[in-house]
Amino acid sequence: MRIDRIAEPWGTRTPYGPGEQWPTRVDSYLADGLTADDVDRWVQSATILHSNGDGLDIAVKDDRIVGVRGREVDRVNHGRLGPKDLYGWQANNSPDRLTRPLIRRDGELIECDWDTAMEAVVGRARELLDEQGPSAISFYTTGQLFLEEYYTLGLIAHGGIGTNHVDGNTRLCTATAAAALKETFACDGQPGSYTDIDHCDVIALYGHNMAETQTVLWTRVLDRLAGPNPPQVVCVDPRETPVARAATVHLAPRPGTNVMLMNALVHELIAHGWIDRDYVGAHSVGFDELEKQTRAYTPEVAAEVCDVPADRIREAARIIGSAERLLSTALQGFYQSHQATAAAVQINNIHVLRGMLGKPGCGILQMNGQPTAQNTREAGADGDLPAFRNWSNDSHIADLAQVWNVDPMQIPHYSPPTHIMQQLRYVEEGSIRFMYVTATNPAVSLPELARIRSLLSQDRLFLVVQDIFLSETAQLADVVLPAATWGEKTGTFTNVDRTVHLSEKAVEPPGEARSDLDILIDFAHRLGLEDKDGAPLVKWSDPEGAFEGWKECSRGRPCDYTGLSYDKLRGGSGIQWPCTDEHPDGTERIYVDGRFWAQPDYCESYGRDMVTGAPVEETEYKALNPTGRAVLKAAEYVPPHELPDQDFPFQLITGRTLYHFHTRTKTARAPQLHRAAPEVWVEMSASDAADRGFVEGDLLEVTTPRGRVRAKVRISGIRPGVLFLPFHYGYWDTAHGSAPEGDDVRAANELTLTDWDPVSKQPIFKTAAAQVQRIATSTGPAPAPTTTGSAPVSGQVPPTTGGDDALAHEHVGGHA
Ligand SMILES: Nc1nc2c(c(=O)[nH]1)N[C@H]1C(S)=C(S)[C@@H](COP(=O)(O)OP(=O)(O)OC[C@H]3O[C@@H](n4cnc5c(=O)[nH]c(N)nc54)[C@H](O)[C@@H]3O)O[C@H]1N2
Ligand SMILES: Nc1nc2c(c(=O)[nH]1)N[C@H]1C(S)=C(S)[C@@H](COP(=O)(O)OP(=O)(O)OC[C@H]3O[C@@H](n4cnc5c(=O)[nH]c(N)nc54)[C@H](O)[C@@H]3O)O[C@H]1N2
Ligand SMILES: [Mo]
Repeated sequence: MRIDRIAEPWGTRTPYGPGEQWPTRVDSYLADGLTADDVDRWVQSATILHSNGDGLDIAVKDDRIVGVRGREVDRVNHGRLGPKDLYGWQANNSPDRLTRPLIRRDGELIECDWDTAMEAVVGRARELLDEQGPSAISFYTTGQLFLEEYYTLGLIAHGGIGTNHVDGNTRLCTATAAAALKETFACDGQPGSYTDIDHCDVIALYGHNMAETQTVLWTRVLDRLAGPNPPQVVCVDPRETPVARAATVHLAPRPGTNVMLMNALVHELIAHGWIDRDYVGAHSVGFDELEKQTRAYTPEVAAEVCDVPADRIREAARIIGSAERLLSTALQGFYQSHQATAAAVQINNIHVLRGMLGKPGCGILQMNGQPTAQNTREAGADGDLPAFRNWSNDSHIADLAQVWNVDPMQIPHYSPPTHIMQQLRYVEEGSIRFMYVTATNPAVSLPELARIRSLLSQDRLFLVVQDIFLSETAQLADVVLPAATWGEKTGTFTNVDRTVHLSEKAVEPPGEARSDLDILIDFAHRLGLEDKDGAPLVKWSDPEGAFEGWKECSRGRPCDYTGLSYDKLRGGSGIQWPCTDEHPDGTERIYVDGRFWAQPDYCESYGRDMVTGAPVEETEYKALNPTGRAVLKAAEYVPPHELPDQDFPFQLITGRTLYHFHTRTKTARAPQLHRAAPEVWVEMSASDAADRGFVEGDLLEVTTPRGRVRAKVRISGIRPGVLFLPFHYGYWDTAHGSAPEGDDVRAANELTLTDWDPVSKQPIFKTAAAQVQRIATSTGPAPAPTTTGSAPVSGQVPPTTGGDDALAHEHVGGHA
């Protein structure tokens, strides 16, 4: 069957009931009217434009990628793909890919050969190491490379150069997922499995627009909702997203009040005795404190602060409290706020209180966003050490040093690795002089862009950018290194529910572009990095060698990969870690029978103070939790730091649309996706618009104390008092293509603030005080999709459709 997957992002329903197998539906899209008969070969991979990890095969003809097809055998998607997966691969073939290294000469970036570029990079690193030592060097990576690349990067930075300044854009993304798991379970690792959707009777989504951001996972939910005995859905989001529209109860709190709301839910569970006292008694610590802390948070108190009716809070609590199999998910509406970890931890608390862990249907998904964010964390390329080792446990450092054959003192562990917002402070102060950026576009994605631009373009900072396009950040670099990407290199990556996929090289990269792994290994060798016996530090030269090295590093740790191999990952479904000799098929659920990885000598983290973020000392942790139970952590609600006032009466939130990925370097180059959401817009409620006499499509200027953005207004189902801007729109594809000036400023992060959650250090992208002003009257509707959270409240807007070149194939219940 042919279907326009721009107009119908979730495709055709395949209903199923509780405990049944999710039916298969194989989705595919081939360009230029090609059919499966035209394809030379199919190459195994998984999706790369979100964290869901859907298995897919890449279609190759004449050594070019020509399409994709979902893998029916994969446990994650049973053949399905989302719109970004179906159309987004076209960016690989874009004529403006970087094909040669670039170096700055007399202010201009000019092409050069690899030797020139790498010698410039290594030369500057060497100079700084001699003059200032390792702390002059920093690495800022991503959630979009492969496991093998992160592990190699972490080894180079921590074990070779010996700098503590290593972080990923995962700080903006999933730092709070990791932090929340570390607070409750003393270790990273998702307790849940996607199959929990098949079994649950209640799904609660907290600040998570799953319908737009994990479209295939949402398809699974929609199929349950369309089947017999569907689950009830609780949605917590200030916007009327597709999730909110499908919900049994939708709570639309004021932005930044999540902890207040969560405390009221916990209060209700305890007050009504909707808790499993045996489980709590046997498997947790901290109940008395939690009970005491939440006592005052009645639904009435929360109703006042969150501006949600008290009865609706009660109803949500009753649904959660009477669930027999509760699945919870959380994402950026919780993570990108001032009390991010405190809010996310309350979700874990609910599961511990209700004893709903480690059983079918009883999952927590503290979601990841990027496709390989889990690996950034596991492999130690962000603020974590490899394989969830504890930076404040000397025996873990000694163990890592042994794996790497380096001196333990070589690996910095006086504090956790420096988070990106702190790295930027050091750039500001001048102690960091060299920043090596891989696969992220901070000139659009970090908060308060005017500041970021001024920091990254400083003369005294040597900026290396490794990308596949000349992004806004690459335009500021001293050296640009052209990378190969997904489909052009081999490696593995792990999705939200711990499923590891192999992604094989399908075609050659364009021009002289090289894989990130090859570039990093070249960097290490040229820099002369050695182990303690004088042998090269990096001992592998290809992805499989790196994977084998990683397996040894993961041995005996929670994310144990020793039972996996490239061969085992070929042909069938992805496999969930831990995967070992004892569990050769992987592990569907962790924390079965109330057993955790929280023992003091084994755990990844001793936790942090919920208010200040200060690390808990080893002795304190041992006293609190000697036998490694789950920790119930209480937190007091604190209002957001920047609240509306007379000059800035709105609360501004930012986020995503279904059709674009981040700074759009890939999705804007796929015509079907680009057309669905070609320009920035701003969402406003009907009552706010009416108060100001605004109509759909008026051009507004949105200002905060930090900057301004111009966008047409979409009158949507967002709650009154709140504005929403998608953050996807930078400026590489504008008329001037360089830093914004004049009237077409459109990057949401011009407006956001330099501030973060004290525990996870994740920046706050979801609350800023803002003002609006009309610049011009409407000449037509805002360029916002109608199929999503930006759906218009009036019927005057033509529906979003894809057109002829968006027709994809669907084979329900069978092979393609
Ligand atoms: N289409 C698409 N999919 C993606 C991505 C993409 O760019 N595009 N990126 C991927 C990545 S890296 C990530 S991290 C995920 C992010 O996935 P999500 O977190 O689902 O996406 P967001 O739009 O950032 O934010 C989710 C919701 O938070 C709500 N929100 C804002 N403020 C608050 C608040 O104070 N409280 C509550 N409860 N909710 C609030 C917003 O209204 C929004 O609907 O998506 C992944 N998938
Ligand atoms: N206001 C606001 N800001 C936000 C957010 C928000 O909700 N609101 N969300 C935050 C979140 S959750 C995230 S994850 C970040 C995302 O922010 P970024 O990571 O900055 O966004 P991307 O556009 O994904 O940037 C990835 C870059 O890597 C390049 N690239 C792609 N594949 C490869 C590869 O294989 N190798 C190399 N070397 N390069 C590659 C791409 O061309 C692109 O330039 O944004 C954050 N910023
Ligand atoms: Mo993210």
